[in-house]
Amino acid sequence: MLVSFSFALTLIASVTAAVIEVREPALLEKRQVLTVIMCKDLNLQPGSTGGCTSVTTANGGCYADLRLLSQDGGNWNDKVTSAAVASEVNDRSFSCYLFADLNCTGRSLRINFNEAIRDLRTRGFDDITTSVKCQYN
Ligand SMILES: [Ca+2]
Repeated sequence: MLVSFSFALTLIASVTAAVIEVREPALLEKRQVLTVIMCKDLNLQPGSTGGCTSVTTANGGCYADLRLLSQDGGNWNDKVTSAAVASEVNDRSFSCYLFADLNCTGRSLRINFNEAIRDLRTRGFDDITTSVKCQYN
C-alpha cells in the first residue's frame, strides 16, 4: 500500500491535472482541490496498453466528460481500470466517485479516502468511467 501511494504522489507530480471548479459561497475561502488517480491498466501502474492520469476538482465539482481529457494520451472515456484517492495531496478525508455517464450521472462507484482499487473489474466498473466527482465526506 505504501508503495502504491508513493507511486501515486510521483504520478501526481508528473501529470498535468485538469481543474474544473464549481464554487459555492460557503467554500470560497477553502478552495481545496481534490484528486483522483486513474490508470488504464491494473494495479495503478502505467502498464503496456495504458498510462495513468489524475483529475482534480473543487469540493463537489464534476469533471463532466473524460472524452475531453487531452493529457496522458487522451481518450480516457471508458478506459479506466484502476483508480485511487491520493490522500497525501489532500488535507482531510474525502471521497471520489466514478460515474458511468456524462455530467456525473448514471451508475457510480465510490472510492474512499486512502483507498486504492487495483482492479475495477472486481467492482463491476472496468472501462466504464465517463465522469468523476470528488467531495469531502
Ligand atoms: Ca461510460
